[in-house]
Amino acid sequence: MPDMVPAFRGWLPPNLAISSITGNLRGHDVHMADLILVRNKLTSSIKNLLIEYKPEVIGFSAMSFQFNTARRIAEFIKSLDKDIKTVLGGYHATLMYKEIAEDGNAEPFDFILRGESDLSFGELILAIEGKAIYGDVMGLSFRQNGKFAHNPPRPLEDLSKIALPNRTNRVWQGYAFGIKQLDIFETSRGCTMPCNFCSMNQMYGRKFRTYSTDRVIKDIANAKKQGAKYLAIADDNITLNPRRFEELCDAITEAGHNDIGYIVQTSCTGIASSDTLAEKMARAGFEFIFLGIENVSERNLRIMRKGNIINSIKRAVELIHKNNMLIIGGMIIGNSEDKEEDIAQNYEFFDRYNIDFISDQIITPYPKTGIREELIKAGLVTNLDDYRKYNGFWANVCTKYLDSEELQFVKWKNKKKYSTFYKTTPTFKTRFPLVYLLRVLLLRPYCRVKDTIRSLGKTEKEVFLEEMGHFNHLNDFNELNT
Ligand code: B12
Repeated sequence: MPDMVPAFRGWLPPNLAISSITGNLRGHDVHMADLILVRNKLTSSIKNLLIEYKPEVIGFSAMSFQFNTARRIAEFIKSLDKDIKTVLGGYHATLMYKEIAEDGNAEPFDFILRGESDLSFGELILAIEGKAIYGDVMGLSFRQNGKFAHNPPRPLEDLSKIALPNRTNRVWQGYAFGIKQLDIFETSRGCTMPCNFCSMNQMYGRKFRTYSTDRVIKDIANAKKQGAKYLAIADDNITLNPRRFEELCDAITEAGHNDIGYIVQTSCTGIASSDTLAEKMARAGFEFIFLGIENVSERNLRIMRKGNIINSIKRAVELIHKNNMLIIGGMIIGNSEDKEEDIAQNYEFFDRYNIDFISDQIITPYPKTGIREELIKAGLVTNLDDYRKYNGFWANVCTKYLDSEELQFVKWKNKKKYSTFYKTTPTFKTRFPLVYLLRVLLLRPYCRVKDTIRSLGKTEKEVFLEEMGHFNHLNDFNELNT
């Protein structure tokens, strides 16, 4: 889907889900399209797709905050050609298929495919061709007697049966991280941790499955062959087995694939559990480490079922920086007991430990997560079901001391005050001296002037409201209404 979160504008990865599904579909003419690459010319791009590829089946991949757009695009496509079969899949479909089927939101969809669909999508296509029975496709919801019939959930796949993603059938290019071509791959699926704000458990249970090292190396070679200079790893918690991750790093180095940059998300406990992992990661080409710090208050870590990881946080930060890798610090604020100072202490900590990028999110009561039940019970959810706002950027909750707007404002103020754009960290300076110079000599003065002009005669709150107003329309795609 074309929807984006302001914080992710520099990130344009291909969607691995549909790359994998198309990589596992045999005997058909299949392509994938990331609408984020054409988000400013959506309807004309979609019309051209229909003319050029004459699709008989179109699949839609959507997270919860993207579901509304998926529904509107499916409606738009049905208005152009009602015979095209439409299939909804991905996180929101897997979490909310029953509700979607009952509340009318499934209107423009002929099928809902839940859970892992690398292989089930092919089974659905066989059924559409009349070569299989809809009722036999595990994880499928299909129309029967005017309403949706839901087949049993799909058991988790044996990863050794999943073929590599297809990276040669992307209708548009432009995937990038900064100015370099970006691609994405996975080495494992799932996570065993009990964090109650995460949707993973609903997709994969608390199971952790891994691909063979040989498959991972082949996947990297495949992505490099398509020109990737940066590779993001989609694993939720590759550091669940640090020993294995070390072996993967060594295999990447031995295969000579340490000639590109890697971006990965890791846990603090995983990194802190080994004295050699960070070093091996650096040697293998890892550059940007998304570190799940989440929060620096023991009370909030307890609320999020993260356990007291404060010491692991400090150790992980030290090890990653010692090996000259950059940290994208994951931060989750807006927990039930939070006052302004509780939130500020996270930004102060990130500043003190020179976290290179702040990826701050407001706790979001994603559907079917444990934290949602708790926050609803506590009467702290202020936006129950407008899922368009469910992406960590917006406040969909309040705390016992801050209402949603105050929470949004405190986040905005602190992000500005501790911006790593205006205060460059030592590791960033070392890794990107030219970008640093560009920042100091050009970008910062330019942004300062722009900010000053924009806030002339306005209070800080007015500037804040204006900026939120702008972001509020980021994913409107009004052209879909015509
Ligand atoms: C990589 C990733 C990102 C990347 C790239 C996202 C992208 N465009 O693909 C980045 C870093 C940009 C990102 C950002 C965000 N992400 Co993210 N992300 C992930 C992550 C870690 C991996 C996704 C992935 O590629 N998995 C591997 C593929 C193979 O699995 P899959 O996506 O589940 O796909 C399978 C099924 O879902 C299904 N399926 C999926 N699509 C389709 C489509 C059809 C037609 C069918 C039939 C089936 C199907 O079949 C696929 C193959 O088995 C997931 C967690 C996870 N491990 O899945 C979180 C996750 C998807 N992200 C999440 C969120 C919330 C976000 C953000 C909104 C918020 C945030 N700040 O993190 C932002 C917004 C991004 C934006 N667009 O602006 C949540 C979504 C929760 C929800 N209920 O919607 C997840 C689940 C994390 C979580 N812990 O809860 N993300």
